[in-house]
Amino acid sequence: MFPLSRREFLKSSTAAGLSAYLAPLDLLAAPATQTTPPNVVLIAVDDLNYDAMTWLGGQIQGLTPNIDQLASEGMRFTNAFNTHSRCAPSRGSMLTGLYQDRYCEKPGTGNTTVKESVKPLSAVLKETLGYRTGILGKETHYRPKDHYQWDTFEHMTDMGMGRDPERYYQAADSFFKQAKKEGKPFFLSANSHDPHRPFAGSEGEIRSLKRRFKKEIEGRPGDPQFYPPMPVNRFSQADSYVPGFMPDLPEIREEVADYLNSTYRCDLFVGKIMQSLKDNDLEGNTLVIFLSDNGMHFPFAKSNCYLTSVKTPLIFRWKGRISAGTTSNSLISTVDLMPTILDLVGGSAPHEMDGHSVVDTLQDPSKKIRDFAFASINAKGKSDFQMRSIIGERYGYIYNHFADGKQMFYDGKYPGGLSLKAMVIAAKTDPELQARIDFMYYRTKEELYDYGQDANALTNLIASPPHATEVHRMRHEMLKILKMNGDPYAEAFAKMVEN
Ligand SMILES: [Ca+2]
Repeated sequence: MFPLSRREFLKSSTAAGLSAYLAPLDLLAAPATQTTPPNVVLIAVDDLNYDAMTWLGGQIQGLTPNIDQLASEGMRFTNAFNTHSRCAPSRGSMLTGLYQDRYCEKPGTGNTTVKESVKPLSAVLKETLGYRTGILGKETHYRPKDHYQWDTFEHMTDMGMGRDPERYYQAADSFFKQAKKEGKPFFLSANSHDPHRPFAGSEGEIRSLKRRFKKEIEGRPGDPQFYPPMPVNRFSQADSYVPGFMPDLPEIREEVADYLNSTYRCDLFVGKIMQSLKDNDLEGNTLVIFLSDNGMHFPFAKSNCYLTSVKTPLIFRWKGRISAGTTSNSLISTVDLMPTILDLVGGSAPHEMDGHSVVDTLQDPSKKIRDFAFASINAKGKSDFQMRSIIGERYGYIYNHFADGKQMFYDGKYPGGLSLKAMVIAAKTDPELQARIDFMYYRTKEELYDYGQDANALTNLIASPPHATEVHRMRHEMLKILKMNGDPYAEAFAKMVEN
């Protein structure tokens, strides 16, 4: 299932006298002129749904010009998945190569503090390869702070609440210049808070800023250093759409328009980071990786385990090394990021990882390295709603440990903001919609979806006789991965499937 890494392949083929092997693009062989390892910029945006991208089925033209440009210059993945659909646990996997229950101190809970025996990517790069490390925004989501060993640590408040593209440009520029001055390779974790709620220019954003600073906001008096920039009101309800996992209600259409404006501002942030890299003449020896940490914050997306919760638009760009304009449909998990980056920069794994290097896929997009992507959720705050999911090339299977008919899914009072409120009102005269809301709150122990035909997870096939073989296969794979992870709910799952 998992072929040798590129480096192992080269080693073994040389031993067997096959040194004449020529890869289409040998990513692991540094050019003769290169004396330092490559720089790495990891751009992780916040709550951006995969289908914002027209290259992943998105309907809105001109929404993400900078991200699309980046995609055209590198390899984009059409089947990339986060390990979690909430910010901190998802991001923990990116920088440890481990699933949440394997890197955190308290498995099976909402805890995301990285345990002592696990060394994050930033710390490895700094300690063993002399990298300068930096983080811009989402900084408190990587815990504990000291464990990550950031040389530069920029708070979201200094980045216009994580939403000001121009301030990100300035911060990235300072970081790049400092690394150049020190003659060090660098690792920059650049994180926008867009398009996380509250959305750009929405009443929610204004309310939230008022609450936070207890000052007048609309006229922008008070302390301007904290303000996000005025949003570009580019998208209105007329330009908007309703994702297929929600009902078509005007309030939802309106709130999605706000999300689109946040997405557009997020794209400007990506453009600014790339511009800063270019202005500092660093594009050549810098690997840029782009992705989102989880799906959009609407009912059935963020904080769930569906396709739309964990699928992410993933791009690798390394000019002159990774072929531009290529697409890979191979499955990849964000748990694969750390082993891949270590492979590309010539670093060693500090601990056993759940992920696998995808260097082979970066050289040949048709190369497969995994059959399933795993994701989980344990809790939000004090509310438990444990879910485990595996997604294969076509089907997705979910085990809802919490679903007993009494325990409720909880993602804040109104996880979908205006959207869920509108759904609740509309459901009073729409029994089918009421059933959908009830299902959201209580679920059922198992779900199976044919994502090939039902990307919005509307038809649960778990009891469908023609899918019995698929259910059996998925249960088997789920049990295997739960056991491998030392999952606290593995035993309960095993008992359930035995009965
Ligand atoms: Ca997020």
